[in-house]
Amino acid sequence: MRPLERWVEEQAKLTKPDRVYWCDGSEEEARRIIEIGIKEEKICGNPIFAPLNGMTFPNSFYHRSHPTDVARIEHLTYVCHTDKDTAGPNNNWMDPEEAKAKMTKLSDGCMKGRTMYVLPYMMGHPDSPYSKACVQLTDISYVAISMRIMTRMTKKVLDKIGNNKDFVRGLHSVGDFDPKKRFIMHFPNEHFVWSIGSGYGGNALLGKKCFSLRIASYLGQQEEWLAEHMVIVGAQDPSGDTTYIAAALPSACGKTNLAMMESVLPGYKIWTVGDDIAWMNVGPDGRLWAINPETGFFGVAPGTSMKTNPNMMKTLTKGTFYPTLFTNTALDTDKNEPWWEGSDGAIPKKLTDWQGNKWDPTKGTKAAHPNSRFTVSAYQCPTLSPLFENPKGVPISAILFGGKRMHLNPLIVEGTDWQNNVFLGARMGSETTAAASHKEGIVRRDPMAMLPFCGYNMADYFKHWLNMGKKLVYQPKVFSVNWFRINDKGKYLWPGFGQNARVLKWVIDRVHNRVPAQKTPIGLIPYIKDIDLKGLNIPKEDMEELFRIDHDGWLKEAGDIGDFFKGFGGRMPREMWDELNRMKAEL
Ligand code: GTP
Ligand code: SPV
Ligand code: MN
Repeated sequence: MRPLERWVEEQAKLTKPDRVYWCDGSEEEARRIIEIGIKEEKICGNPIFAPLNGMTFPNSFYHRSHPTDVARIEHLTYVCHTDKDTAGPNNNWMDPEEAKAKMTKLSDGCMKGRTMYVLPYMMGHPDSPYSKACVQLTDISYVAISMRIMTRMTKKVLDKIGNNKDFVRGLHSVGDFDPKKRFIMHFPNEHFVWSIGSGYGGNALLGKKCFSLRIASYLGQQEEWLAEHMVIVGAQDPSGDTTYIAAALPSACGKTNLAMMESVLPGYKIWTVGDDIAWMNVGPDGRLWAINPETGFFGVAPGTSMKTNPNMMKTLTKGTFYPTLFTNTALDTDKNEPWWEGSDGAIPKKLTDWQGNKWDPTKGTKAAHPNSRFTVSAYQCPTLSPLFENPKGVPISAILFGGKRMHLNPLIVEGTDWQNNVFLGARMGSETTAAASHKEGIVRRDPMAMLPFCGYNMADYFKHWLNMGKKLVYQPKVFSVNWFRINDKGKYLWPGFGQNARVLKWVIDRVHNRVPAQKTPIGLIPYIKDIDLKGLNIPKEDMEELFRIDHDGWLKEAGDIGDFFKGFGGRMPREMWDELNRMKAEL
């Protein structure tokens, strides 16, 4: 028996499913699994999938999760290195042996009465030198179908793995959805993720955040590459040139929207390569090459409309042989269509909320869960980049680090050199969102949008970023961005969405040295006249406010950044302290 088969057999012995089913990723198989989700498997008595209106949302299915299972759960997510310091203060840590003993106990018989689906899949294009062959086990049709949308699931992966022991493994069970028995455990040295108790995206689709960020970031540190929480886009300008840009924004802070933005500037067009994860390697030419290891979008539904993100609406309603899933949105009961806050048009008369109750608009509750999501194939996206399948990926000329900050952070700031660029990422903070289960709207440090996803000590991660700069012959330019500033009446100062093209234009102009920038203590900022505001009615005071450097606010921010850095003790690279101290002195 080959190592893969032996491993599957051992897991089946522990979890005791009624059946073991090896998936081949075919269309016919997906139909069968969806049928099982409609007719057989249940969560709290509800079917896993309910077909939606096929005229308006072709091949689409509605899914209601267990009511406690609606987001990532950072406090139950562990990175199990043998040594606690390797995990760092940015991760929950458990000794690997202790973690396995705990998980073995919880997993004993957890698949009784259920089917174990064996999912062979690739992260990245099979011909890419940067892709990885993986196998996940799961006991729920929702995860099997989601993985088929989000990854390249095919039988050929089994041949690729062959006799190799070294494949990426994921063991997943929803257990009985008991939050007290819910854990997401990572074993980076064994390329192994073990997850129980949740069917939600980042907790259950183990190729996504668990492998492609937490474990891959650690592999990247050892093998000299980067696994990042970044969108990848090609920004085509009126000359026809395309500049490739990667952008890190924390969860629910605008990556998917940026990834398929409909530019308001004539002649500019955005091509989508990825909306959540970038694997970046130094190519033989000394440039930074990025691939998106995924093939689908697991996106935030609320706020998505023809006005904010028309290309996503087109993606969602295109209908191909890939199914589209809507999870925890509301339901327009008359039309049998998904609905969420921020949908186009009037609020439907009859809405069922995400928990299955008749929605009462007078009660002030949300009809869709704030973290309700869709799962949809990237191949349905009208702006999909012609280089989406390029095994080498795309060459990155600019990197943006963003956050959601109502105050303080300017619309855009550019770093001055590589050390300062790394600091620009390291100093980012952002308000917490509904993408994880915690209080929303609190500013926390979130370097490079990786706080919940860096699978090792973040001090070492900053060191790794510093080293990567030395390996690059052509370093991308690096910027920090913030679309979320508000005025004293609580209104957004910057219109965002397709209007962000105006900011990307400045990025492209800087990459090609077409415009100057002005130096400030926190980095380089634009001359406002160099931002194309044609056709946008934005008061001059608002533009000035968007670039005002609030010295007192930044000194306080510097204090917070310093407190965060202190948490890493002597492991924090001196270069980061130098940058912070220089910024403080200049302020
Ligand atoms: P994850 O999938 O959790 O990683 O999120 P994401 O970073 O892809 O975020 P997404 O693009 O789904 O946006 C999250 C929320 O931010 C949505 O409700 C959007 O409508 C809103 N949003 C996105 N871009 C902008 C913007 O430029 N301005 C404003 N005001 N809101 C935005
Ligand atoms: C995020 O939370 O950053 C997401 C959704 O992209 S999840 O897959 O759950 O991580
Ligand atoms: Mn994300």
